[in-house]
Amino acid sequence: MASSPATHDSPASVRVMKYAWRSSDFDPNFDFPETPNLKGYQYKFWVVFPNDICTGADSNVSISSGALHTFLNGSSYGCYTSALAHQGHFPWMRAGHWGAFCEDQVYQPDFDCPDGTYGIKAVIQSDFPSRVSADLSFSSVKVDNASQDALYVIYVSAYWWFDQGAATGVCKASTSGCSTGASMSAHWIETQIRIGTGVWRASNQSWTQTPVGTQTSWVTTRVDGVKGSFGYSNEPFSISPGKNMTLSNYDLRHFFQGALAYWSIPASTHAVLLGYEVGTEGYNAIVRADFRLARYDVYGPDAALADTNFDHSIDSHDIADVSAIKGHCPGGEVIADWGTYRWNDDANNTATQAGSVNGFCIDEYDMATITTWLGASY
Ligand SMILES: [Ca+2]
Ligand SMILES: [Ca+2]
Repeated sequence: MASSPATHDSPASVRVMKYAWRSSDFDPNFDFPETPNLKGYQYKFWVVFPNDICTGADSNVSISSGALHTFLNGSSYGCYTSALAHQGHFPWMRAGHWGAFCEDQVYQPDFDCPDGTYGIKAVIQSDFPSRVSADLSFSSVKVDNASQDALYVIYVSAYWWFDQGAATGVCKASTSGCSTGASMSAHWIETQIRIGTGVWRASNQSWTQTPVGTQTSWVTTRVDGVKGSFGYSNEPFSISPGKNMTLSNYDLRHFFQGALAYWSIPASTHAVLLGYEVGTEGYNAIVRADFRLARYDVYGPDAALADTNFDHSIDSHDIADVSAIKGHCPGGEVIADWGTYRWNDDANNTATQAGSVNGFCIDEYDMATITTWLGASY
Protein backbone atom coordinates (compact mmCIF):
# COMPACT_ATOMS: atom_id res chain seq x y z
CA MET A 1 0.00 0.00 0.00
CA ALA A 2 1.41 3.38 -0.95
CA SER A 3 2.20 5.83 1.77
CA SER A 4 1.74 9.51 1.28
CA PRO A 5 3.79 12.31 2.75
CA ALA A 6 0.73 14.56 2.79
CA THR A 7 -0.51 15.85 6.11
CA HIS A 8 -4.21 15.25 5.48
CA ASP A 9 -5.38 18.38 7.19
CA SER A 10 -9.07 18.90 7.17
CA PRO A 11 -10.66 22.35 7.38
CA ALA A 12 -12.14 21.50 10.76
CA SER A 13 -8.88 20.63 12.45
CA VAL A 14 -5.23 21.54 12.57
CA ARG A 15 -3.87 18.05 12.98
CA VAL A 16 -0.55 17.46 11.27
CA MET A 17 0.85 13.99 10.90
CA LYS A 18 4.29 13.73 12.44
CA TYR A 19 6.77 11.17 11.19
CA ALA A 20 9.44 9.90 13.54
CA TRP A 21 11.61 6.93 14.35
CA ARG A 22 9.88 4.86 17.03
CA SER A 23 11.09 1.82 18.91
CA SER A 24 8.92 -1.13 18.11
CA ASP A 25 9.93 -3.12 21.16
CA PHE A 26 9.22 -2.34 24.78
CA ASP A 27 12.47 -3.59 26.27
CA PRO A 28 15.29 -3.26 23.73
CA ASN A 29 17.97 -3.07 26.44
CA PHE A 30 16.80 -6.16 28.31
CA ASP A 31 16.16 -4.16 31.47
CA PHE A 32 13.30 -6.35 32.64
CA PRO A 33 14.47 -9.73 34.09
CA GLU A 34 12.79 -12.89 32.78
CA THR A 35 13.15 -16.60 33.49
CA PRO A 36 11.89 -19.56 31.44
CA ASN A 37 8.94 -21.90 31.93
CA LEU A 38 6.33 -19.37 33.07
CA LYS A 39 2.83 -19.05 31.64
CA GLY A 40 2.42 -16.78 28.64
CA TYR A 41 0.66 -13.99 30.53
CA GLN A 42 3.40 -13.93 33.16
CA TYR A 43 5.82 -12.43 30.66
CA LYS A 44 5.59 -8.69 30.26
CA PHE A 45 7.74 -8.09 27.19
CA TRP A 46 10.24 -10.71 26.06
CA VAL A 47 9.35 -14.36 26.48
CA VAL A 48 12.45 -16.46 27.10
CA PHE A 49 12.22 -19.92 25.68
CA PRO A 50 14.74 -22.78 25.66
CA ASN A 51 13.62 -25.54 23.28
CA ASP A 52 14.79 -28.81 24.76
CA ILE A 53 12.60 -31.35 23.01
CA CYS A 54 15.57 -33.08 21.34
CA THR A 55 17.36 -35.94 23.04
CA GLY A 56 20.35 -34.63 24.97
CA ALA A 57 19.33 -30.97 24.73
CA ASP A 58 19.78 -28.92 27.88
CA SER A 59 19.70 -25.32 26.64
CA ASN A 60 18.81 -22.36 28.78
CA VAL A 61 18.00 -18.68 28.38
CA SER A 62 17.22 -15.79 30.71
CA ILE A 63 17.26 -12.02 30.98
CA SER A 64 19.15 -10.46 33.88
CA SER A 65 21.54 -7.59 34.58
CA GLY A 66 20.66 -5.86 31.32
CA ALA A 67 21.38 -8.79 29.02
CA LEU A 68 19.77 -11.73 27.30
CA HIS A 69 21.87 -14.77 28.19
CA THR A 70 21.60 -17.64 25.72
CA PHE A 71 23.13 -21.04 26.37
CA LEU A 72 22.77 -23.57 23.59
CA ASN A 73 23.58 -27.03 24.90
CA GLY A 74 23.77 -30.32 23.11
CA SER A 75 21.07 -32.21 21.21
CA SER A 76 21.82 -34.94 18.73
CA TYR A 77 22.80 -34.43 15.10
CA GLY A 78 20.09 -32.72 13.03
CA CYS A 79 17.66 -32.06 15.91
CA TYR A 80 17.55 -28.32 16.63
CA THR A 81 17.64 -26.97 20.13
CA SER A 82 17.44 -23.25 20.79
CA ALA A 83 17.85 -20.52 23.40
CA LEU A 84 15.67 -17.60 22.34
CA ALA A 85 13.70 -14.56 23.38
CA HIS A 86 10.42 -13.75 21.57
CA GLN A 87 7.99 -10.85 21.42
CA GLY A 88 4.73 -10.66 19.50
CA HIS A 89 3.15 -13.27 17.24
CA PHE A 90 4.49 -16.25 15.33
CA PRO A 91 3.11 -18.55 12.65
CA TRP A 92 3.51 -21.58 14.89
CA MET A 93 1.55 -20.15 17.84
CA ARG A 94 -1.58 -22.16 18.55
CA ALA A 95 -3.59 -23.34 21.50
CA GLY A 96 -1.33 -26.38 21.79
CA HIS A 97 1.63 -24.17 22.51
CA TRP A 98 0.23 -21.25 24.43
CA GLY A 99 -3.06 -22.16 26.05
CA ALA A 100 -6.71 -22.03 25.17
CA PHE A 101 -6.79 -18.38 24.12
CA CYS A 102 -4.56 -19.01 21.10
CA GLU A 103 -6.96 -21.38 19.39
CA ASP A 104 -7.86 -18.92 16.62
CA GLN A 105 -4.33 -18.31 15.42
CA VAL A 106 -4.49 -20.33 12.23
CA TYR A 107 -4.01 -17.92 9.32
CA GLN A 108 -3.94 -14.64 11.18
CA PRO A 109 -2.54 -13.41 14.46
CA ASP A 110 -4.68 -13.82 17.53
CA PHE A 111 -4.23 -10.35 19.00
CA ASP A 112 -5.53 -11.44 22.38
CA CYS A 113 -2.67 -13.93 22.52
CA PRO A 114 0.65 -12.19 21.99
CA ASP A 115 3.92 -13.75 23.05
CA GLY A 116 4.56 -11.28 25.87
CA THR A 117 1.56 -9.59 27.44
CA TYR A 118 1.97 -6.14 25.92
CA GLY A 119 2.41 -7.25 22.31
CA ILE A 120 4.27 -4.79 20.08
CA LYS A 121 4.89 -1.13 20.84
CA ALA A 122 4.84 0.43 17.36
CA VAL A 123 4.12 -1.97 14.52
CA ILE A 124 6.59 -1.95 11.64
CA GLN A 125 4.86 -1.89 8.25
CA SER A 126 6.77 -2.98 5.16
CA ASP A 127 6.15 0.29 3.32
CA PHE A 128 7.95 2.38 5.92
CA PRO A 129 11.68 2.48 6.68
CA SER A 130 12.69 0.12 9.47
CA ARG A 131 15.90 -1.02 11.05
CA VAL A 132 17.32 -3.30 13.71
CA SER A 133 20.20 -2.69 16.10
CA ALA A 134 21.90 -5.23 18.32
CA ASP A 135 24.91 -5.58 20.56
CA LEU A 136 26.24 -8.97 21.60
CA SER A 137 29.14 -11.05 22.86
CA PHE A 138 29.82 -14.52 21.50
CA SER A 139 31.70 -16.03 24.44
CA SER A 140 32.36 -19.60 23.43
CA VAL A 141 31.56 -22.60 21.24
CA LYS A 142 32.34 -26.31 21.65
CA VAL A 143 31.20 -29.36 19.77
CA ASP A 144 29.23 -31.79 21.94
CA ASN A 145 30.01 -35.07 20.15
CA ALA A 146 33.08 -34.52 17.93
CA SER A 147 32.38 -37.60 15.85
CA GLN A 148 29.22 -36.03 14.42
CA ASP A 149 28.63 -32.82 12.44
CA ALA A 150 27.32 -29.82 14.37
CA LEU A 151 25.77 -26.42 13.63
CA TYR A 152 25.02 -23.18 15.44
CA VAL A 153 23.34 -19.96 14.32
CA ILE A 154 23.33 -16.65 16.22
CA TYR A 155 20.65 -14.33 14.86
CA VAL A 156 17.96 -11.69 15.07
CA SER A 157 14.75 -12.59 13.25
CA ALA A 158 11.72 -10.70 12.00
CA TYR A 159 8.42 -12.51 11.39
CA TRP A 160 6.26 -10.58 8.91
CA TRP A 161 2.53 -11.25 8.47
CA PHE A 162 0.94 -10.65 5.05
CA ASP A 163 -2.02 -8.71 6.39
CA GLN A 164 -3.86 -8.43 3.07
CA GLY A 165 -3.98 -12.16 2.42
CA ALA A 166 -1.60 -15.02 1.76
CA ALA A 167 1.39 -14.38 -0.49
CA THR A 168 2.45 -16.84 -3.16
CA GLY A 169 6.08 -17.73 -3.79
CA VAL A 170 8.18 -20.28 -5.65
CA CYS A 171 10.37 -22.89 -3.96
CA LYS A 172 14.06 -22.90 -4.86
CA ALA A 173 16.18 -25.96 -5.45
CA SER A 174 17.75 -25.60 -2.03
CA THR A 175 14.52 -24.89 -0.13
CA SER A 176 13.90 -27.47 2.52
CA GLY A 177 10.27 -28.50 2.94
CA CYS A 178 9.02 -28.14 -0.66
CA SER A 179 10.01 -29.25 -4.15
CA THR A 180 11.95 -27.15 -6.65
CA GLY A 181 9.78 -24.81 -8.69
CA ALA A 182 6.63 -25.58 -6.72
CA SER A 183 4.38 -22.67 -5.95
CA MET A 184 3.31 -22.22 -2.35
CA SER A 185 1.18 -19.78 -0.39
CA ALA A 186 1.55 -18.68 3.20
CA HIS A 187 0.48 -15.85 5.46
CA TRP A 188 3.88 -15.35 7.09
CA ILE A 189 7.54 -15.04 6.20
CA GLU A 190 10.37 -15.39 8.69
CA THR A 191 13.40 -13.34 7.76
CA GLN A 192 16.45 -14.39 9.76
CA ILE A 193 19.41 -12.03 9.91
CA ARG A 194 22.34 -14.28 10.76
CA ILE A 195 25.07 -12.68 12.81
CA GLY A 196 27.18 -15.83 12.90
CA THR A 197 26.85 -19.40 11.68
CA GLY A 198 29.36 -22.16 12.37
CA VAL A 199 29.53 -25.69 11.03
CA TRP A 200 31.56 -28.50 12.61
CA ARG A 201 32.72 -31.18 10.20
CA ALA A 202 33.48 -34.45 11.95
CA SER A 203 35.54 -35.49 8.89
CA ASN A 204 38.16 -32.78 9.49
CA GLN A 205 37.47 -32.05 13.18
CA SER A 206 37.13 -28.29 12.79
CA TRP A 207 34.64 -25.41 12.78
CA THR A 208 34.14 -23.25 9.71
CA GLN A 209 32.22 -19.97 9.59
CA THR A 210 29.55 -19.69 6.93
CA PRO A 211 30.57 -16.89 4.51
CA VAL A 212 28.88 -13.49 4.44
CA GLY A 213 26.18 -13.42 1.76
CA THR A 214 25.09 -17.05 2.11
CA GLN A 215 21.32 -17.40 1.69
CA THR A 216 19.11 -20.27 2.85
CA SER A 217 15.38 -20.92 2.66
CA TRP A 218 12.86 -23.28 4.17
CA VAL A 219 9.18 -23.87 4.68
CA THR A 220 7.71 -24.48 8.10
CA THR A 221 4.80 -26.87 8.39
CA ARG A 222 2.85 -26.78 11.64
CA VAL A 223 1.78 -29.76 13.66
CA ASP A 224 -1.70 -29.54 12.10
CA GLY A 225 -0.24 -29.76 8.57
CA VAL A 226 -0.72 -26.08 7.64
CA LYS A 227 2.27 -24.62 5.79
CA GLY A 228 2.88 -21.89 8.31
CA SER A 229 5.46 -19.64 6.69
CA PHE A 230 8.18 -18.97 4.19
CA GLY A 231 11.65 -18.94 5.68
CA TYR A 232 14.65 -16.96 4.50
CA SER A 233 18.07 -16.23 5.93
CA ASN A 234 21.11 -14.28 4.87
CA GLU A 235 24.48 -13.65 6.51
CA PRO A 236 25.30 -9.95 6.50
CA PHE A 237 27.75 -10.53 9.38
CA SER A 238 30.13 -13.17 10.64
CA ILE A 239 30.97 -13.04 14.32
CA SER A 240 33.80 -15.26 15.61
CA PRO A 241 33.93 -16.94 19.02
CA GLY A 242 35.33 -14.64 21.70
CA LYS A 243 34.24 -11.50 19.86
CA ASN A 244 31.69 -8.72 20.40
CA MET A 245 29.59 -7.26 17.64
CA THR A 246 27.40 -4.20 17.25
CA LEU A 247 24.75 -3.89 14.56
CA SER A 248 23.83 -0.25 14.08
CA ASN A 249 20.56 0.52 12.34
CA TYR A 250 20.69 -2.42 9.95
CA ASP A 251 18.08 -1.95 7.19
CA LEU A 252 15.23 -4.30 8.05
CA ARG A 253 12.94 -3.28 5.20
CA HIS A 254 15.70 -3.91 2.67
CA PHE A 255 16.30 -7.35 4.16
CA PHE A 256 12.56 -8.10 3.92
CA GLN A 257 12.55 -7.02 0.28
CA GLY A 258 15.50 -9.34 -0.37
CA ALA A 259 13.50 -12.19 1.15
CA LEU A 260 10.50 -11.43 -1.09
CA ALA A 261 12.73 -11.31 -4.17
CA TYR A 262 14.38 -14.60 -3.24
CA TRP A 263 10.96 -16.26 -2.98
CA SER A 264 9.63 -14.55 -6.15
CA ILE A 265 6.91 -12.86 -4.09
CA PRO A 266 5.83 -9.51 -5.66
CA ALA A 267 7.83 -6.61 -4.19
CA SER A 268 4.67 -4.60 -3.55
CA THR A 269 3.25 -7.22 -1.16
CA HIS A 270 2.34 -5.51 2.11
CA ALA A 271 3.24 -7.01 5.47
CA VAL A 272 3.48 -6.04 9.11
CA LEU A 273 6.27 -7.18 11.41
CA LEU A 274 4.52 -8.86 14.31
CA GLY A 275 7.15 -11.14 15.81
CA TYR A 276 10.76 -10.67 16.93
CA GLU A 277 13.09 -13.46 17.87
CA VAL A 278 16.65 -13.12 19.13
CA GLY A 279 19.08 -15.82 20.18
CA THR A 280 20.88 -18.99 19.19
CA GLU A 281 19.86 -22.30 17.66
CA GLY A 282 21.56 -25.41 16.33
CA TYR A 283 22.48 -28.97 17.19
CA ASN A 284 25.35 -30.92 18.71
CA ALA A 285 26.93 -27.62 19.78
CA ILE A 286 27.50 -25.85 23.08
CA VAL A 287 27.36 -22.08 22.62
CA ARG A 288 27.24 -19.09 24.93
CA ALA A 289 26.15 -15.71 23.58
CA ASP A 290 24.84 -12.64 25.40
CA PHE A 291 22.81 -9.83 23.83
CA ARG A 292 22.82 -6.43 25.51
CA LEU A 293 20.60 -4.80 22.90
CA ALA A 294 18.02 -5.89 20.33
CA ARG A 295 15.98 -2.94 19.09
CA TYR A 296 13.60 -2.84 16.13
CA ASP A 297 12.63 0.65 14.91
CA VAL A 298 10.15 2.04 12.41
CA TYR A 299 9.97 5.45 10.76
CA GLY A 300 6.28 6.18 10.43
CA PRO A 301 3.47 8.63 11.16
CA ASP A 302 1.89 9.04 14.59
CA ALA A 303 -1.49 8.33 13.00
CA ALA A 304 -0.38 4.73 12.42
CA LEU A 305 -0.58 4.20 16.20
CA ALA A 306 -4.35 4.80 15.93
CA ASP A 307 -4.76 2.34 13.07
CA THR A 308 -5.71 -0.80 14.98
CA ASN A 309 -6.04 -2.99 11.87
CA PHE A 310 -3.04 -1.62 9.89
CA ASP A 311 -5.13 -0.79 6.80
CA HIS A 312 -3.72 2.75 6.52
CA SER A 313 -7.01 4.39 7.27
CA ILE A 314 -8.42 5.54 10.61
CA ASP A 315 -12.13 4.89 10.46
CA SER A 316 -15.18 3.41 12.18
CA HIS A 317 -13.55 -0.02 12.18
CA ASP A 318 -10.79 1.20 14.49
CA ILE A 319 -13.36 2.92 16.71
CA ALA A 320 -15.44 -0.25 16.92
CA ASP A 321 -12.39 -2.37 17.80
CA VAL A 322 -11.51 -0.16 20.72
CA SER A 323 -15.10 0.26 21.93
CA ALA A 324 -15.52 -3.49 22.08
CA ILE A 325 -12.84 -3.97 24.72
CA LYS A 326 -12.91 -0.68 26.62
CA GLY A 327 -11.85 -1.27 30.21
CA HIS A 328 -9.73 -4.32 29.41
CA CYS A 329 -6.07 -4.54 30.40
CA PRO A 330 -3.12 -6.74 29.45
CA GLY A 331 -3.46 -10.25 30.87
CA GLY A 332 -0.32 -9.90 32.96
CA GLU A 333 -1.92 -6.98 34.81
CA VAL A 334 -5.50 -8.23 35.13
CA ILE A 335 -5.44 -11.98 34.67
CA ALA A 336 -9.16 -12.14 33.93
CA ASP A 337 -8.50 -10.07 30.80
CA TRP A 338 -6.06 -12.61 29.29
CA GLY A 339 -7.70 -13.73 26.09
CA THR A 340 -9.93 -10.66 25.76
CA TYR A 341 -7.48 -7.74 25.73
CA ARG A 342 -6.02 -7.04 22.29
CA TRP A 343 -2.75 -5.15 22.25
CA ASN A 344 -3.29 -3.72 18.74
CA ASP A 345 -6.22 -1.66 20.08
CA ASP A 346 -3.97 0.15 22.57
CA ALA A 347 -3.59 3.37 20.59
CA ASN A 348 -2.26 5.35 23.56
CA ASN A 349 -0.20 3.71 26.28
CA THR A 350 1.29 6.85 27.77
CA ALA A 351 -1.83 8.31 29.42
CA THR A 352 -3.81 6.47 32.10
CA GLN A 353 -7.45 7.04 32.90
CA ALA A 354 -8.23 7.49 36.59
CA GLY A 355 -9.10 4.13 38.14
CA SER A 356 -7.36 2.16 35.42
CA VAL A 357 -4.40 -0.15 36.07
CA ASN A 358 -2.05 1.58 33.62
CA GLY A 359 -1.79 3.19 30.20
CA PHE A 360 -1.77 -0.18 28.45
CA CYS A 361 -5.40 -0.70 29.42
CA ILE A 362 -8.02 0.32 26.85
CA ASP A 363 -9.60 3.56 28.03
CA GLU A 364 -10.78 7.01 27.04
CA TYR A 365 -7.27 8.01 25.92
CA ASP A 366 -7.17 5.26 23.32
CA MET A 367 -10.56 6.38 22.06
CA ALA A 368 -9.41 10.02 22.01
CA THR A 369 -6.32 9.14 19.97
CA ILE A 370 -8.40 7.36 17.37
CA THR A 371 -10.98 10.13 17.31
CA THR A 372 -8.21 12.65 16.69
CA TRP A 373 -7.21 10.82 13.52
CA LEU A 374 -10.67 9.76 12.41
CA GLY A 375 -10.95 10.07 8.63
CA ALA A 376 -7.19 10.25 8.08
CA SER A 377 -5.25 7.93 5.84
CA TYR A 378 -1.50 7.58 5.54
CA1 LIG B 1 -7.82 1.14 10.24
CA1 LIG C 1 -4.20 2.64 26.53
